This record gives sequence, C-alpha cells and structure tokens, in this order.
Amino acid sequence: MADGNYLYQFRLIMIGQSTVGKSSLLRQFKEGEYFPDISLTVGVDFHAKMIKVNGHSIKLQLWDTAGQDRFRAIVKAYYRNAVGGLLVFDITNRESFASLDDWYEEVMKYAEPHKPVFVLVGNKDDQSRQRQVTKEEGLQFAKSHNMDYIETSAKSGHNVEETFQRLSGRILQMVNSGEIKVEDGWDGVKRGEPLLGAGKKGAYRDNSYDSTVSLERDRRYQSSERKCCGRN
Ligand SMILES: Nc1nc2c(ncn2[C@@H]2O[C@H](COP(=O)(O)OP(=O)(O)O)[C@@H](O)[C@H]2O)c(=O)[nH]1
Ligand SMILES: [Mg+2]
Repeated sequence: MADGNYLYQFRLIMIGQSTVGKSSLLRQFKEGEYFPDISLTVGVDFHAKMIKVNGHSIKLQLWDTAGQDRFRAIVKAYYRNAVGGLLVFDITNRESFASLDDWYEEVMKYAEPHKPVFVLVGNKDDQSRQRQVTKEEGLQFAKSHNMDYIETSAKSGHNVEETFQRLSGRILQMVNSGEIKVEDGWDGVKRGEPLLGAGKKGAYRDNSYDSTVSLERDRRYQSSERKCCGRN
C-alpha cells in the first residue's frame, strides 16, 4: 500500500475581523460543540481534521488567526502557504462586512504567487433578527470575487460542516484539473505520505492528532511522529 492514509493535505486559513466567530466555527467543525465563552485567539492556532471528499481522505490543516491588528504582522507569514480558507463576517455586524475588502486585498497580496481559494461565510445566522447585512449583499460580494457564499451558525452548527466540505471539494477539483499545482516547498497542498511499515500493527499514522497545539508543540509532535507510533 503506497498511497498513504490521505490523498492530499490542504492548508486552510480563517480570516476576518475579530469576534465574527472564526474560532467558534473551527471548534464546531472539529468537535461538534459550541463554547460561548471561547477565549480570544492569540497569534495563530493550529488544528487538523480528516474529512472525506468524493470518497477520498483529505487532511485539513486549519490555521486560525487573530483578527486583532497587533497580531496581523505574524499572520501575514501564513498567507503564502495556504491553498485557501474561510473569509468570515458576522451578519449582525455591518462593520465586519465592510472590512472584507481590506482582508481580501491583504491576503491576495501576501499569498503571491499562489491564488488562494476562499469561501465567503456570513456567520451567526441563528441571530438573523439582528441581521445588518442581507443575503443578497453577501452573494453579491462573493460573486464579484469569484467565491461561494454560505451562511452559518457556529452556535447551532448550521452549514458548518457543509462549508468545509464545499471548499475542500472545490480545491480538490482544482488540484485534479491542474489549476492548483502541488509544488515542493509550498505547504498549501501536500500529497499524502506513504504508510511506513504498513501492514504491521502500530504503523505510521498521520491523522492521530487533531487538537489545538502551539507551533512549537506541533513541530515537536511531527518529529516524534516520524519516529513512530502512538499518540502524544
Ligand atoms: N450567536 C452566535 N454567537 C457566536 C457565533 N459564533 C461565535 N459567536 C460568539 O461571538 C464571539 C466571538 O467568537 P470567536 O469565535 O472568538 O470569534 P473570532 O474572534 O472570529 O475567533 C463569542 O462570544 C462567540 O461565542 C454564532 O454562530 N452565533
Ligand atoms: Mg479567534
């Protein structure tokens, strides 16, 4: 068996103004839960999750960024190595919608030479009575930037899984058609690695961690992972 335990790894980033619900969406996607008193993201958090797209296993590496200005310098370094992500605003917060152009321009500038694939997410649709941005406005912005538009609730879970599935499906299609190229030295898309010692119990597994880890811990994990076996 030389195919590895996933076909591709996609690195995705979450962008958008602070408090729109980026961390909550990830939490809901990964754990199927909503934590109302989620703590403010500091710098960049890292998550991973395996999903199935058209019957293929895809490993999603999810980078959750802090929207606060003072962290934006750190965040820029990660734009380049993302194949795409979620551009999130809060449908009950007009300002978060108005800031989308800035976010989009920034990510496109720093992602060069790669052109990341985004889905526009209008979050907090459980609070649609307080809506300040119409569905039509969301659709219009998405259309003019060649993105899909989807409304979600990290609180109820509405459309959360669907968002990641849809985005991953679109990226997989672009990889298969050659529109997105897998390149050495670029972490946006990676091919799955072979299973070392496949067939033996305790063979190399790549999908054994999926919790929020600091960058430092992740590096340590990856080196111990290569040595073999169990969870840390
Ligand atoms: N009602 C509602 N509140 C949400 C939703 N998503 C996030 N929140 C709340 O909005 C606040 C900011 O969420 P957070 O995930 O930290 O936003 P981030 O700064 O974009 O990561 C928190 O109080 C969340 O509980 C949602 O879908 N519905
Ligand atoms: Mg956050």
